[in-house]
Amino acid sequence: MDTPFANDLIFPQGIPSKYDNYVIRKLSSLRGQFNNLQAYEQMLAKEDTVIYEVYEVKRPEIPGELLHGVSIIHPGKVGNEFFMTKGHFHATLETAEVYYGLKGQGMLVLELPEGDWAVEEMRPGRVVYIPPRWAHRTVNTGQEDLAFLAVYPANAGHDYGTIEDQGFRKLVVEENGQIRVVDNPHWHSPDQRS
Ligand code: PAN
Ligand code: ZN
Repeated sequence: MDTPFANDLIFPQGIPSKYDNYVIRKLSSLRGQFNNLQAYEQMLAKEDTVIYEVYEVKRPEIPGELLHGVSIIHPGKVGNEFFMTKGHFHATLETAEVYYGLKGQGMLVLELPEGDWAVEEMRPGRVVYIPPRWAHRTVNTGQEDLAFLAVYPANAGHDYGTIEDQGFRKLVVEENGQIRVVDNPHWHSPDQRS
């Protein structure tokens, strides 16, 4: 039988005191996701910058268990588009998730397979509920790291392929010093898949 356990988030970074799964995502792993392809290639030619890191506590990936972890997205832009996560649907589509903002400023961009979309602000102390079926991507719109805690069913799984293929409908960009949510010109619907 499992025994209860606890963990501390060590600030200012927000890194958990104990974790057993560490994921680091560099610019090269987000190929095709940023709108400005030329800006992407130019940036990558200089350095394969770290875009975000995830610290997770492993649990058996079975119904009844929960996974939790801290994601830290670094500040920056590719062209005028803010650094962001790859984003995903849960492989088990009917699973939800809760995000809790720890540090920094950002946006959570969400969309349904049917095409509805939504945006929620991320900031310290803010709880965002992601209902089942909504794909989600986090965007750092600030000048410092964006950190948040995520809790989700351990059997959720991650479907990255759908987003890699069709992209998100909405991009978060800076225009004339303003943060704006705009249409993704590269987005295509699932039935237009190549
Ligand atoms: C989060 C994300 C994490 C990294 O824990 O996995 O923020 O984003 P990507 O998985 O899109 O690279 C979560 O939503 N888990 O389900
Ligand atoms: Zn998720």
